[in-house]
Amino acid sequence: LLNLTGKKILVTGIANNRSIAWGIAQQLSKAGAELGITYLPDDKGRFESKVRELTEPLNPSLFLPLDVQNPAQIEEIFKNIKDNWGQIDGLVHCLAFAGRDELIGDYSATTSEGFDRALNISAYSLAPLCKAAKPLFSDGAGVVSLTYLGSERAIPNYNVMGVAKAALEASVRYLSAELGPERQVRVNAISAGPIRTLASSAIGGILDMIHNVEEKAPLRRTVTQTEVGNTAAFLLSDLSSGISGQTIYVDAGYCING
Ligand code: 0WD
Repeated sequence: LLNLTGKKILVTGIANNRSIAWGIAQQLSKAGAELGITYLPDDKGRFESKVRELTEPLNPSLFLPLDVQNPAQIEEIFKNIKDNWGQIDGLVHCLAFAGRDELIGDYSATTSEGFDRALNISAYSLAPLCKAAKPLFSDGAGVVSLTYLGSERAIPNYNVMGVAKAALEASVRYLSAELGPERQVRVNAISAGPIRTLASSAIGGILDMIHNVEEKAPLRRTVTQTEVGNTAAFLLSDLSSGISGQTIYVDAGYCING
């Protein structure tokens, strides 16, 4: 029933084999999607070679650098999409950043610089990506972004990232209202339960967060990258054609009683 054959989907945010974006890319590929993959460029090219090697088995038809704070790279990616794909059927925004110092201790200690950087990379970035994709979106295309419960609850140490996720979820609603009318483009967020990744290891007490979920969530466990990937595949498929502007919880039910 779930079929993404012929759909061209850009996946951002793969850093390594623990990344949620990697779980998403694998499930999209299994469902038949053709993928474009971006990696965060660094001076030594470490990410590039690691992500290239990891994603090679999925045969991505585009493989390009993307630092979302670099408008020229965003432009280059969508120029490539226009020239090679002609259109885009799906966009996965699966990235975030906050300094380690901002992810421990008091929220009131957040620096102005740290706030700007976290909000810019983690929330604002969805807007310029959607703007660049706008002329290329096919009818019924989908956008999926990744968020966390810290957007609505004060989760210890999540701090500025919680504020960024609140802004991201609001952005999802505004973009959904903007992109829906003309071509039925749908924009949704997945609120994932805590998973051990490179990004989450920067959050003070991430292991306690995971144990807390294992104790309290209705399913008494955390979720996997594959489960998040399956939901992303659903949200980018025609099966979810009536869903837009939503935050869908893939958290083993934790948000109802955790
Ligand atoms: O428990 C978790 N891991 C959860 C993560 C629970 C709920 C939500 N999320 C969210 C994160 O906030 C993020 O939005 O899922 C998304 C993916 O996070 P992840 O899979 O946990 O983390 P990771 O594998 O580290 O991928 C995030 C990547 C970066 O990796 P590092 O660790 O190097 O920051 O985001 C990318 C980068 O590859 N990234 C950027 N990409 C483009 N431009 C930028 C940037 N400026 N900054 C970071």
